[in-house]
Amino acid sequence: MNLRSTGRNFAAIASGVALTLLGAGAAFAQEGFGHAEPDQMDFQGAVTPIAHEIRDLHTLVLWIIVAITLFVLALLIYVMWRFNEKANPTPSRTTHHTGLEVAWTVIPILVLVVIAIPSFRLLTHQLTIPKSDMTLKVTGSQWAWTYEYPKDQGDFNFLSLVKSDKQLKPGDIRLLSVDNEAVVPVNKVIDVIVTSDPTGVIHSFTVPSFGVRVDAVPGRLNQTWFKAEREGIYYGQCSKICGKDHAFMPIAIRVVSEEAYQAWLVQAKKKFASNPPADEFASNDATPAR
Ligand SMILES: [Cu+2]
Repeated sequence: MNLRSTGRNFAAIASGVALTLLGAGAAFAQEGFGHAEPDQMDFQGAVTPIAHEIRDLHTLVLWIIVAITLFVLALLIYVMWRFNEKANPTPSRTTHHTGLEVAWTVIPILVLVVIAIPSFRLLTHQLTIPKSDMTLKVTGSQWAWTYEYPKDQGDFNFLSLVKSDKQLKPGDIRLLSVDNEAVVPVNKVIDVIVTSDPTGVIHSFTVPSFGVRVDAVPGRLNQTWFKAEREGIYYGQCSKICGKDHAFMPIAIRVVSEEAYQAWLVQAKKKFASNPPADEFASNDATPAR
C-alpha cells in the first residue's frame, strides 16, 4: 500500500465515522429548560433564536473535533503498527512531501473557515438588537439583582433575592428560586440593559436557556436581548466572581402569555409602588438574610 492510497482510506474511514456520529447527534433531545436536570450532559434547552444558534454552532464544532480526534488516533495507531522497528527495519529517509504539506496547511484553514462563518454570524446576531417590544433594566449589586420596568411598562423596580431554605415551597429550586421573579411576555423581543451598582463590583447577567450572558459593570450600560418562544421559568446565575455571596444571587425570569403579563404588571405596579428609585438603594442592604 503506498502512502497516497493509505491517506485516502483513512480519510474515507474518518468521514464515515463522522457521518455516523452526526446521525446519532441529531437524535439527542433537548432537556433542562430553564435549569439543569440531574446528570444532564448537554446544554440547557434552548428557548430563544440566539440559544438555538449557540447550540447549533456548539454541535458543529463538537463533531468537527470528534472527526479530527478520530483521524489523528487512526494515524497514530497505523504508524505504530506499520512503522515500528520490527515491521519496518530500514526506515525511509524522506523528509519532504509537497502534496502532504499543502494538504495539512490547506485543510485546517478550510476547517477554520467552516467554523468562522457561523461563529461570526452568531456574534452579529447577538450584538444586533432587533426592534424591541419592551425594555428591562437589570442592575447587579452585592449580592442581588434589581429589575426596573420603564415608564411604558408602569415605572417600578424591585429587588430579587434568593430564597432561604426555610422559604422554599414545593417546585422551588434551592439556590435558584427567588422571592421576586422578573416577568416578561412570550414571543416578544426584550431589550435588556445591564449595569451594576455604581459603588459595587462587576457581575454578569447570565441565563443559559436564553443564550444570554452580559457583564454588569459599575458606571456602564451594557445591552443584550432575548425573545423567549416558550412559557416557563428560566434560571441563571451571576457569572462573574463578585464577592462572598456570588453563589447566592440567582436570576429567575418567568415567561408568560401577554394577558398574564398585563395582569402581573397591574399587581406588580401596586406591590412595588413604594420602592425608592433603583439608583437610590444602598448596595450592602441587598444582602439576603439566611
Ligand atoms: Cu455577582
